[in-house]
Amino acid sequence: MMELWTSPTPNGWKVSIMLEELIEAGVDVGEFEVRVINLMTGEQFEDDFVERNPNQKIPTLRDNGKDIIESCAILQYLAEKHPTELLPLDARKWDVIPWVYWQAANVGPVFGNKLSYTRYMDDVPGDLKQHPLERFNNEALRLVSVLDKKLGDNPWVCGDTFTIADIALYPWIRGWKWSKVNITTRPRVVAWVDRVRARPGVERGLAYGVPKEEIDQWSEARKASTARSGASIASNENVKKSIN
Ligand SMILES: N[C@@H](CCC(=O)N[C@@H](CS)C(=O)NCC(=O)O)C(=O)O
Repeated sequence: MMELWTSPTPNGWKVSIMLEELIEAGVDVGEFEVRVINLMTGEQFEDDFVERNPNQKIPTLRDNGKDIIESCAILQYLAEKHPTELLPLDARKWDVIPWVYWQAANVGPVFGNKLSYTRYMDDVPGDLKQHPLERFNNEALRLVSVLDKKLGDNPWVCGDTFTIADIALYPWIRGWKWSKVNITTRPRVVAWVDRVRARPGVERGLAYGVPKEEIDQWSEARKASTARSGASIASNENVKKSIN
């Protein structure tokens, strides 16, 4: 049986969307158990978590006793275990995999840093935040322009077929209002976000750990608790304690 330890955050949604897209494609993924990890209280630093993922971050998947870490590696693992059009396993695989790496190496870290400085670092004086805010905002906008060109007139990132590249990229880009990265000057990217969101598998994947009515619009209470959780991660207190 598979066990997914995750949270309702961009890296977590990649895997929940993947599971639901596989089910949508008619795959029997078997039984799986989902445990929602409380990042605010630092469950990712507890021994049982670190035993599964030494990197102390969600998501982490255990399948038949094997631990797979890193959201994009989990996408590839599941896609290869259950072959579908989400990752063609012929030569077209190499049209997709580089864009999954591109997400992991660029979009995730840059949007994540922009988000942290925008929402979670209230204790950092404004003048110290200005440079990283500008730097990460400009780089995020550059990445959005790369995505815009890559999409071109295609419906999906890698052409006519929805793949794990769309799944990897969507959760970070959809949060543009929360991270305050203005994607509206790129109508093709905005249209792609809406197109991905319209998929039933994506809708179900976004609902792991979040009430359905809050998938698109968080309640004020959820915004406040996400901000507290983000601030607790950004404060580095748990990280400091866990370094030994
Ligand atoms: N490269 C990792 C990043 C995972 C990651 O940053 N997860 C965040 C949530 S989106 C997390 O667990 N944060 C908790 C922390 O940093 O303490 C992946 O893609 O799996």
